[in-house]
Amino acid sequence: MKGKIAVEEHFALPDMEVAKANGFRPEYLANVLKRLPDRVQRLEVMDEVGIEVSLLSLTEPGTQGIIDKKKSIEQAQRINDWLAEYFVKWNPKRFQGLGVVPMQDPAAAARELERMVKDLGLKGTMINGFSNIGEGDEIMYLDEKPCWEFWAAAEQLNVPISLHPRVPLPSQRRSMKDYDVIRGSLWGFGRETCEHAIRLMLSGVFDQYPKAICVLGHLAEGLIFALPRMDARMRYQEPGTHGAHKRMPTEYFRDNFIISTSGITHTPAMHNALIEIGADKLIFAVDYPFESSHEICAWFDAFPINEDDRLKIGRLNAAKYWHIAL
Ligand code: GRE
Ligand code: ZN
Repeated sequence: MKGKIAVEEHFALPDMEVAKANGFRPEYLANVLKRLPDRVQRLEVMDEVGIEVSLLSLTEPGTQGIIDKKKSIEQAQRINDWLAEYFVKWNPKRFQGLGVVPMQDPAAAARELERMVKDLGLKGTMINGFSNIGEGDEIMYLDEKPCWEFWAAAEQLNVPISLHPRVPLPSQRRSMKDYDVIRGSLWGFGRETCEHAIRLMLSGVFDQYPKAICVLGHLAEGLIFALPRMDARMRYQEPGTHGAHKRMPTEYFRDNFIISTSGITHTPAMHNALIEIGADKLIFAVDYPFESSHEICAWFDAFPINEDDRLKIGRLNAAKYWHIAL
């Protein structure tokens, strides 16, 4: 399919230390590091595979790991200015951006969201999981009360909030001991993000801000399969064991979440996603440069589906949710 919009495409600034602690093979890592700050080769690849627009976001963990509030605010501003200048202004027909927000200071994050959308022309934000606010286990998830004013801003500005995975905290890696490979994108990412999304559902934040939208990648990290069981088991739970939510997890999932296909080439999982949530809430993504655009696009372009729905998933839904003029 020509004219695809891809919504989880990563960049890094040339001076950033990224992706080095993931245990990647050297030739794979070198390729990723070369491509993250690049715009020319990226455009060539997009041309080859029929991607018209890449919606760019900073690679994991982004600014989430910066403990110092002031520094996280400064970094977010610097990165967003760079993204707008280096990619979007250079070629706005092909590059649009999701900025970063300093969640360590939710009021500042709300202000930066407004600045990036209104002043820089970025389309929303991608948040790389929990934010460190002190040493060790001192972190904050997006459902926690200080973050609610950020959700208020997101709802008011009408921009989706993309939730990207992050490697779980060191204190939560006992189950991965001796198998470092489990912690990253091939498993730990999904586990961490599922629990983050579940926290959001249970918190009641979507009762307070019912129009807020959270975007999950990787076909919702497995939640499509797992959430109905949560609903079913909830009736046996003491009220004090879950949060202030008024509705069931699958109801928030239906009304407050949209899903990207980043990293996915598994046909049965895509069929299942279509049956469960439909073609209006599924959105194409590659996860460049961690995934191969050629592989992912070849799979998506050949996926058996009617062409109206392919167009929605491949292009129209992204344009609608992120307000991308076509
Ligand atoms: C990804 O987005 O898929 C990703 C990262 C960082 C490391 C590995 C990885 O952002 O797959
Ligand atoms: Zn990604």
